Amino acid sequence: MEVLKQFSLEGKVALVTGAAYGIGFAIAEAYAKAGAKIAFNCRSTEHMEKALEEYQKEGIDAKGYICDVTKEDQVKEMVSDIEKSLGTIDILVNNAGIIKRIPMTDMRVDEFREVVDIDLVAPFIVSKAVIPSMIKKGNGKIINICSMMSELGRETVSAYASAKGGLKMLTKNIASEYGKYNIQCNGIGPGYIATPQTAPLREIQPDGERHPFDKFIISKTPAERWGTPKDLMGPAVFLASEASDFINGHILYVDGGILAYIGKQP
Ligand code: NAP
Ligand code: GCO
Repeated sequence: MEVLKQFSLEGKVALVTGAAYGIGFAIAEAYAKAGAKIAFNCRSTEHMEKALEEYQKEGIDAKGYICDVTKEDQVKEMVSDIEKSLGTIDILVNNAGIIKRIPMTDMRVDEFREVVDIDLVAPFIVSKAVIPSMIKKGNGKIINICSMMSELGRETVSAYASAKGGLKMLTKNIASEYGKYNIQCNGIGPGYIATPQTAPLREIQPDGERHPFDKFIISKTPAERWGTPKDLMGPAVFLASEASDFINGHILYVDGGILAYIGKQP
């Protein structure tokens, strides 16, 4: 069926940052299964080795780089090597990210800066490295992984929410500045997804009860469940494909309805 071909990523080159596991791994897996060649990075050699094994298990010949996305020289070297070995990057997913859950007045400035560096400054660094080749090629897709915290605050996540709120606006600004070169920049705002990043919020309590935050999220989610990385695969393919060529500067929330819902009455 013709319309389904719009979702193909056949022949495309995709860089997914921080895709050793979690959401990034699922997105990279989806892109590979939609036909793209995959490059990914992380900081840890141990994570890299495990990730390459996992990609192999899925039949995916992913090219992995040890690269800290906050270091511009490492990013430039990685992008240059990808362009030499796989070709110009057609799709960039700024996925790498961290969170520190610390009450703001207890948080050190360097801790705040580390979160903002990885979650906001790094997407600027990596996007800046890939846009010139996208302009030359005449097309490109940039997808920034935002968050519920691009829209909402909560206790202990001041740095993360500030970064993800900024990432929403960086997304809109890249869309505004580079849309004329047929580059689309959009965001995905996952809800609460079961990955290592949220594992502390789902730990079973000593009394065998679910974590209070786990119960809280279930009460705030119309779908009455946590998301999984697989829930992000289809939306990510859509925003990377020609099916979304006239969508620009949009944040697609994949949250089971959290942002639409006041929450279950206690
Ligand atoms: P995760 O499980 O903690 O994975 C994070 C990945 O990023 C790892 O591969 C990590 O590998 C890499 N990374 C971290 N800092 C890096 C750096 N400086 N340079 C390169 N790689 C780096 O996280 P996740 O839950 O999959 O989340 C992925 C993205 O989705 C993040 O941006 C997160 O904020 C966002 N998000 C998550 C949720 C959720 O509920 N899980 C919801 C909304 C948004 P190394 O440590 O080896 O570098
Ligand atoms: C938290 C969670 C969230 C999720 C995600 C929600 O501590 O509240 O880690 O921040 O990671 O960003 O969209």
